[in-house]
Amino acid sequence: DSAREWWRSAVIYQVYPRSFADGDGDGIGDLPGITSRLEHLAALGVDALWLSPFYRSPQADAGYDVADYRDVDPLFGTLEDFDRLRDRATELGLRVIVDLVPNHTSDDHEWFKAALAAGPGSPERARYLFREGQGEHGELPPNNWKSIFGGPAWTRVSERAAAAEDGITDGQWYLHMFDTRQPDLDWEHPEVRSEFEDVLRFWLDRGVDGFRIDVAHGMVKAPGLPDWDGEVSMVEGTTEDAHEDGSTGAGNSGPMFDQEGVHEIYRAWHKVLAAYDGDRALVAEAWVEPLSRLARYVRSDEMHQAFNFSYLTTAWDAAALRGVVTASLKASDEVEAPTTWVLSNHDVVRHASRMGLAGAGVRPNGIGKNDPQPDPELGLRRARAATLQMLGLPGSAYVYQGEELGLPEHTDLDDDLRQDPAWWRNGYTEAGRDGCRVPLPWEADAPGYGFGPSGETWLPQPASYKECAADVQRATEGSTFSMYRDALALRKEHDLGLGSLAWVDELATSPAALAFVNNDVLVLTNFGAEPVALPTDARVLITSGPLGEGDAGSTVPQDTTVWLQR
Ligand code: TEU
Repeated sequence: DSAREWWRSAVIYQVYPRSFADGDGDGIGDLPGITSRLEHLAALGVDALWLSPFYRSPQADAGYDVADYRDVDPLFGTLEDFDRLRDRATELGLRVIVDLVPNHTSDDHEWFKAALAAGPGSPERARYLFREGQGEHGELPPNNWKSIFGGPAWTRVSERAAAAEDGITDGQWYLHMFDTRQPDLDWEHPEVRSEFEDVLRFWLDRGVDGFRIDVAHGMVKAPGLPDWDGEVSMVEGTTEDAHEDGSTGAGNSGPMFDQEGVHEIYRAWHKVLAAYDGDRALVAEAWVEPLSRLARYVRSDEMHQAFNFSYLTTAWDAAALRGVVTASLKASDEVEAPTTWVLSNHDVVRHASRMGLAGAGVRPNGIGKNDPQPDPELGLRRARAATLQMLGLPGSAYVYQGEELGLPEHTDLDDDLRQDPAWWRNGYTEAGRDGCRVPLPWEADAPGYGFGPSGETWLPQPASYKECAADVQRATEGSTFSMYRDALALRKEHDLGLGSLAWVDELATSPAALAFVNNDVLVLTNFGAEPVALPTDARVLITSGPLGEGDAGSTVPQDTTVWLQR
């Protein structure tokens, strides 16, 4: 049965609902908009889509602050709109994964409102992490943890922005690893556990094929919530020399992350999914290193996949990438889980821009007007080469909406348009994630590049989006879209997702080249200035850019990947 364990080799396309396509003309993407554009995904040739949150939410963190896990936010449509989206996806042969945010709720969630109203010591407060403060009058936070978005991870009930309106002003503090409007749940509480198992069933009953689990490494905290002096910021680490174990600095650590107790939750969820037919899957978003540690989330009775962020955070460098790929495959082989590969998502600078920054190891959290700017040509060239390398690797791969159009980061957004809470919470020092969340261009000659019927877009699109518009990309030979589509077709034809990798040193004639075989395909990337000569009998399947001409045949220029038939 070819559908069995489909997730082992799947290419999964991330849809960020507010920026994919707008159906009703309010300038914000929605579920009907997504449904109307699903053919684009089918034409691309991906196997599944993952929808970032569309649940009822005040949108303090673009929907990663959920007020009702069983309803669609009116901004995005209705539950019926979701059903229609799912049905259309099924017709087109696309599976659907939804996002689950279990680490925290919105402060608008019924549970949190009840907790505030019920006061200190109440059973309602026990579902969250309310604590008394330190200091003579409890005026200091319970511990020294910092929010990932910046600032303290604790807010005092009396000092909430809403305290003035709702009049609830006792002296307790509550924990929020992200925004003040995202209170962390207490996962030791049995009602929290049973509620989320019910939420899983709610969506499984609605026919979803799986879940992407937000901050999967963060739900269980060390007992006693001990102080922590290490880093708890947005993960920035990138190294040119990946460590032997594949570490690149992509891991969060400390008493709030990767605690042993979290695995018990996933073992329970595994059973919830196993009771359904159709091979439903759980995907961990866990910023955990080394890779052997991440692999513990995908043991056979836990999750099915985990995003491999070590690959994303590796510098554009032959030796570093070889190290990370080797470590990734080894770690996942040991637990018999598929490796995954990701280059972009809604939290990081788009790789077409990230890779165009000077200094191979730079990975900022957003790029603003005053930051060093990427070289767009270099960025796109490397991004295409990186993508073709990624799609040649065995395992499952993720594509973030727009990367198939060669979309760059919007690096020129006015600061007052920014909506990412990370932007103000980090003290305006890093531009934040809005630049990778700009509405997609569909039609080069329509207002708002065809994002929706009114031409409005919730963030302005840069002029460079015109040539990235889907209609142009689909019609242009050699476009980034064509490269993705052709590579995905070849990947299927040669069964690369289920293949296995062996490095081929004799073809990588320069230390700046990297070559491997996967099934009957040879994938070669040249990172260096010196062209790499291809064997005279080489049959080229696809390239990320034009090949050069040497004395004895074709050569692979710098920042180019080529697939050869073995
Ligand atoms: O991200 C979790 C997370 O740890 C990120 O903050 C990550 O470290 C950072 O963005 C890397 O630069 C998830 C969601 O993907 C993100 O959009 C949410 O803001 C966050 O959880 C809170 O729900």
